[in-house]
Amino acid sequence: MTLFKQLYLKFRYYIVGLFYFKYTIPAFLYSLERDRVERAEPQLGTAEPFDSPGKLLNVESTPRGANFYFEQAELHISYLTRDLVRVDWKPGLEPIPYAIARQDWPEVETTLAETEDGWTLDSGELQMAVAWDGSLQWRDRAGALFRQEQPPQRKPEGWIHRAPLEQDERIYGLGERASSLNLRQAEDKEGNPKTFRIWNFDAAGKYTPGSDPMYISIPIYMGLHNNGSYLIFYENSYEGHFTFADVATADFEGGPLRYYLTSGPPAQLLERYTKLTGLSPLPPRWALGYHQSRWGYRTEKNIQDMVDEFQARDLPLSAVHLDIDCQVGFRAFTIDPDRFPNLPKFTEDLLEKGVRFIAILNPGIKYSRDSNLFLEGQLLGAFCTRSDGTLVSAPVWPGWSVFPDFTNSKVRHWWSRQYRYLLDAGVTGFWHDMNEPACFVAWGDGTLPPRSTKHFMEGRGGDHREAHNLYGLLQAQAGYESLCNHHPDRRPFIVSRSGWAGLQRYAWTWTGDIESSWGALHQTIATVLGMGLSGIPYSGPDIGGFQGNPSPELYLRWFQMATFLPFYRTHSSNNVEARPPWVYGEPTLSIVKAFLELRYRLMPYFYTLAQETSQKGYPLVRPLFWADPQDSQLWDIEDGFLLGDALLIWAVAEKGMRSRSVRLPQGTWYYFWQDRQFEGGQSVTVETPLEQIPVFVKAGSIVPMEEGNCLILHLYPPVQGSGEGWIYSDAGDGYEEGRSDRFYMVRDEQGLEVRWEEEGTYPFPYTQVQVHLHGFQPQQAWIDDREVEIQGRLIQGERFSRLYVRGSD
Ligand code: NBV
Repeated sequence: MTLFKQLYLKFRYYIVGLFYFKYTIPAFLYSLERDRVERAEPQLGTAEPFDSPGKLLNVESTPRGANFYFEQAELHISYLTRDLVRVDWKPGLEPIPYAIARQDWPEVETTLAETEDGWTLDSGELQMAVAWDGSLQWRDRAGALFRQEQPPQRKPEGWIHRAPLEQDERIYGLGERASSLNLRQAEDKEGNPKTFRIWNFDAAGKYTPGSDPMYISIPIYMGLHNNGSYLIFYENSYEGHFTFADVATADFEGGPLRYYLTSGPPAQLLERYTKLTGLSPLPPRWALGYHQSRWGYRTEKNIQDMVDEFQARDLPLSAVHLDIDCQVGFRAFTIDPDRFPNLPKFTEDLLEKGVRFIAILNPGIKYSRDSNLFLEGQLLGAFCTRSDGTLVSAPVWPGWSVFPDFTNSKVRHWWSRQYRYLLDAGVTGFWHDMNEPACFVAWGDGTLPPRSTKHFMEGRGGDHREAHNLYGLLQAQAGYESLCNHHPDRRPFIVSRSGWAGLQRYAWTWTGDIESSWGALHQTIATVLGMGLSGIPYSGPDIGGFQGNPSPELYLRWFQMATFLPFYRTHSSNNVEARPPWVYGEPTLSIVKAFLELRYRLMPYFYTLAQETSQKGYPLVRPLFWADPQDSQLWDIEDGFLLGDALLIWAVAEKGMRSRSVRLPQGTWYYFWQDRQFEGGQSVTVETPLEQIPVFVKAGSIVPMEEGNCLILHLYPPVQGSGEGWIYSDAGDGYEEGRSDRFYMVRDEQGLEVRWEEEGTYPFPYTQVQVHLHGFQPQQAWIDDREVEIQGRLIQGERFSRLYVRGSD
């Protein structure tokens, strides 16, 4: 190592700090100016506030529900389906339906009836009762009361909506949170129920468990208690504050009181919510592989060396991510030609090795006449302005920057054209960072001035208070459309740091700049699960944490857990050690390699889950209560998760932990590493040597794995009765039709029968098939009535329509 490099490593922290110093004065000036213009902005507050809507005066039935007229407000109830209702308290601003993916709902028949206490409206699936004072009660098909709401309160701007909670009720959601999974359990510093802020926020370089708000805030939550479960989504993009004490309080700073409500088990709730706000499209198959990233790869050579090392060590790799230091002066849509002298050739060579190139993109455009992008955008009127037309500018990575107004479809279109040059140079996907939007400040919120920054809002006009939480969503929409148009035969890949309801239609996300600590590793699970329950199925952490140098053990445990999360990426800050899998030496490297290989073997399982997500909106990883919402022992678990229905994973999130107790949902579970059987509905203790974290497979599952051209069907027989599994396959990218292979397993006294059914036109992608039996000793086997050889617990074979195995436990 050269002396210079040694000195640099020693003083890196200070050197990087010196670099940031150049932003200090602009951040100070910006904060001053922001406060000045915000103070000068007239307060709007035009609405007539009230503490309650007053008495119910009149009721009128409508094609999909009813309208209730109170002294001071109107309540419009519209059933979109028999179990999904839209509730509108008026007057109020009509939201621009950015979150909503569907408008054409067929009519729903409802029955309106007067009662002693007011009125009821019923679809047969979901019944609501409106009392004379405007309080509401919600009952499910069986008549069970699952939610109550107090009459809403109108503020000069915004609304307060309160719903008394059941004593045992748990609350999940609100988008991305660094909180306990059950939000009702979270406390503030004084020990009071925590208030969560709905305001997309750059956790600025490092956050710890408990930080709030985060990058993606969504006013959605799921309530779960002994009488059932439901989901509520407020279609209001303004800043809000949610508290879950005896009463759930949703307090919005502006905008309408419009919300959607549905009840049913968690899986059904996600299905209904994603019918409303859209499904996540099937990603390209490679995206489910491993991604290596680092803020600090500066040159083609840095990346080339890293990829070569992956190859030399036979470590699988699907993508590398380029951070801002690959750009010219941190400017959007650039990659420095001096440091990447032959980008098209470089990306082509990488692609030959199966590695995709993902480029970072920040929304701020350098405020400079030297920037064509700035000049073009200014001509178009593409940037956010104040009401007098002056550009809103703020310091961010390229220096003073201006911000595209993505609430204008013309601007989204203009922005989407800018991806072309990088796409032509072979960049496959994009990583949208700093899109809360974030900027550098000396005090206050690191974003645009909320009142004085004006937005087009599709022609209706509005300000940043309404547009802020939508910003990342609309940038993702522009990016997604660009990738679709540019490569109509490929599926887009975008990872967006910020977003709102509906982000799942366009992008994945990651959990941002978390510190490197055991607590942060534990936090990741609740954050990822909470996002899944908020409709965002694809997320994952910076493995090892963003800020700090994890110990080999922490890195390893993080890596092991992330192997089972949708977005599988190592990333870290520029002032910490580089973190490719080999830096920690042995035994870490070999164990990491084994987990990487396991992830790639599990690809058919992941891909099938992704296909399910694209049709039903389920998150790939799910809280344990998903398997049995009635088991209250599962409601607060936040260090374990389900991957699909078949796999149950527990993190090892404590230094030196070599065994741990885990709770199993009802049913029978096989321990993945040894095939030992455990009865569910209880806690069991398992060993957690460095080579393993707890992984269980549900009895009755078929877990498909692949090795080269061989499909391996791992059968985990049901104790009795039947089980099933399926595999979705297609070309891995593009939009050609795929195929489904479905397997049905039946256990009888003598053995196990498996039937295989095929659907779809895509040719079967494997040349060999192996059947691997777990927890079951085969003695004789027949494929389509022809006896076949058994090797231990393995049956080598080909495709079959019926397999029968005689044997016993
Ligand atoms: O672009 C630099 C980083 C990036 O590595 C990280 O993943 C983002 O979350 N970015 C934030 C901006 C700087 C943060 C201090």
